[in-house]
Amino acid sequence: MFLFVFLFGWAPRAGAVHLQEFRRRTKAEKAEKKLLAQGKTCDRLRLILGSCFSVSGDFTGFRVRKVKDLAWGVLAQMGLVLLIVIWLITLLSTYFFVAKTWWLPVGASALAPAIDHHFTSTYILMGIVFVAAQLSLGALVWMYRDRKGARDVQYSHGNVTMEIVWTVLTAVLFVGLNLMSSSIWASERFRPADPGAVRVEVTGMQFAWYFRYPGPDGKFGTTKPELEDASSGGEGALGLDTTDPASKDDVVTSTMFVPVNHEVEVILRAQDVIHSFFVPSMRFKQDAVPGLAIRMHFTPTQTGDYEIACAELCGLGHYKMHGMLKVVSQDEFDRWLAAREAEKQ
Ligand SMILES: [Cu+2]
Repeated sequence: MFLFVFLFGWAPRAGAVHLQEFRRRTKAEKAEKKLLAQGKTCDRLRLILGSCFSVSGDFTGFRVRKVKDLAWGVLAQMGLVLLIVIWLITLLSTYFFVAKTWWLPVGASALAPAIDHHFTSTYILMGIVFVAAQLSLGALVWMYRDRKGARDVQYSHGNVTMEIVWTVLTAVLFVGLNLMSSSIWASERFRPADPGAVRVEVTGMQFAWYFRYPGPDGKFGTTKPELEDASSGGEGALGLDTTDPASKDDVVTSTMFVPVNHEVEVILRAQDVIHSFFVPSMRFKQDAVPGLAIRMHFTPTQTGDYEIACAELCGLGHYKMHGMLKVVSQDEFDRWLAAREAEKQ
């Protein structure tokens, strides 16, 4: 509505008025140049141009007056232009959130509904504050614009009571939102994974993800930095020590398979720099830090293929550090793992 009024009402009308004024001034300037070339006086100039400008005094006075007229013209419109720009940005950006133009992908994990609920509550609260603040800003810019007869600007030392009130309100809002979400955050991190959870070691390196399953013995084999060879991929990239009996049945893949409705424990590692294991559909994101084994868990609730991204700017090839998570039925998962084990023998 606002955009419509701006595009089809105010803007063309203002444009037409300015064009008319521009033509009149151009004509006046030509006449002025002609007179100057003829060495005529400014009194004569005033007689000719009187209808276009409120000229007074000598030629220098005329120039100053002309510049002032132009400056007042621009300033008079500036408050309105700023109001329109601020309100347009505010309303357009709010529209995209309300219409969910670019929104989260489908939530396919047990915690996704709780995370989405918290996300939405936060957006509504912050959205109200954002819209109210920006609309007020636009209105104040317009109300206190510079204009003829405006009061002189006075420096304000601020209002201590109001400063305290909005600082406390902001603190309450942020701490409150954190407390509301802390149980969701903690449930994936502080509560240990179920003993029967599927364990997957996820290793990030420039610029790939590798997934390791411990095999039937339930133990991950030893990895050694001196054995790491990124160019060989798979086990070699992780530096798996094949002389360790526990490593004999370890399965290393570049696609992550997990069974649906079964808790998955992720052990996050990084070989070179900090990476971030991000699976938007699982609402799962955690940094992988060199030297640490970070344990977290999630439960996928819908079968399907889901994208894995690296959410940490980790180097030149960061943009292609992409992986796939395949959530399949328990039977399919068992068959897939058995086939990988058979390939190893
Ligand atoms: Cu990365």
